[in-house]
Amino acid sequence: MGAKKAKTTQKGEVSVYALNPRLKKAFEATLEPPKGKKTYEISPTKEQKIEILRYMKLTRSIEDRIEQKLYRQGKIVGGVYVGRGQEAISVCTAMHMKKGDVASPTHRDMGIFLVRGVPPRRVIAQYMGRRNGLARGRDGNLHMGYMNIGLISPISHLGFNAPVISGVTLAMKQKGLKNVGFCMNGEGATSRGDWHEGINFCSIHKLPAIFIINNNQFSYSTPTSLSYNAEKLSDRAVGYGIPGETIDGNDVYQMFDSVGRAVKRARDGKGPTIIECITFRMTGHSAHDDAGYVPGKHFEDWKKKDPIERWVKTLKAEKLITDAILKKMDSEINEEIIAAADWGEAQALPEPEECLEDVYYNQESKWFALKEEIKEETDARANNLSRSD
Ligand SMILES: Cc1ncc(C[n+]2csc(CCOP(=O)(O)OP(=O)(O)O)c2C)c(N)n1
Repeated sequence: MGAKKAKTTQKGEVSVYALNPRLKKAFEATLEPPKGKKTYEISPTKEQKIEILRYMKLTRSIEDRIEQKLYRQGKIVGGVYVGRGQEAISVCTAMHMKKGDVASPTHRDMGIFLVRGVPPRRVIAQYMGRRNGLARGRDGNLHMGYMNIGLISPISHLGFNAPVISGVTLAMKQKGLKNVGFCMNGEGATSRGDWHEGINFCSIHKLPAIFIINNNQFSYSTPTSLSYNAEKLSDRAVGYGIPGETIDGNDVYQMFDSVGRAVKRARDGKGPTIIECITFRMTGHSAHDDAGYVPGKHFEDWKKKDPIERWVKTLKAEKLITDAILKKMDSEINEEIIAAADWGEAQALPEPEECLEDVYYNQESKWFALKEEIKEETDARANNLSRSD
């Protein structure tokens, strides 16, 4: 077997796509849609359009603060993984969640937490390992779950969340609930056996599950060409006997429509769907990875397809926002994040012996009161959204 020959451009440079031609296809598939109005089966309302923008911006802003400031100042406990450039996926998914729905997010899905109502200050306290964070200082960074609003803590063993969502959605079906379980994964995780077993089980039992893949072209340093050989990951759906589609994950309209249709199918008892969202990881794998293995041109190219900038352009064209509205939104978000960071830092770290407390359910414990406090804050924020829970 001869090694793949790298193609050279007219100038004699080695093409950045030579070793991974699929990346070129992904880039082309997410080019700006042709001019003119496209119709979608499910579109956000005017209020939701603005909320999507606000939450994508809030997501980016809190992650920038955590990754580029707090982490570098040594204030974060553990590693930092962000979803920069992928915000449309988590935000549009969560916009479809209702009370009783459950999501199993990945390390790129901060938007799900924020849209579901988790206050930024709790997120920052969490990343700083403080007792007032979601894990009450028992676990750091992204390991935050909050079952009161159906959020399972991201599971480190990638792909393992598919069987978890199978169990969750089986319970929903057995109880006759109209709820949905969202299984979020990167493309790398979809090569795990657990992922396949989970989908197969959901398909056989027609469970209300949605498998959303953020295909950001790299799994740590592994490009998609070394991850799988199918043309599209959604093609795998045929093998499970369920629908699947590949969409531009940086396009809000496509994201909202695709997840919305899958949610409708699931609530109507028609079983699971696979949605592959083409996107790009605009960072290293984590804050400690400079992504030296990703040619710089990819970052330049994909910056032009930034989901937030594209959505701003769309909303301006639809005359739903002005520069003044944007400026106000940015400054409100900035203020909230600064206040959240200050609040997080002012919270206490847990005492070592507190690890032994609240292991079993106990309404009398001080931790129970904290959970109630977080629930009130979260509900208040979630109720502000125009979604009908
Ligand atoms: C089963 C398993 N293998 C390896 C790892 C180490 N690991 C953590 S994140 C990551 C990359 C995951 O890539 P992908 O699923 O594409 O998600 P992305 O980080 O690109 O969003 C790896 C290999 C892990 N957490 N779990």
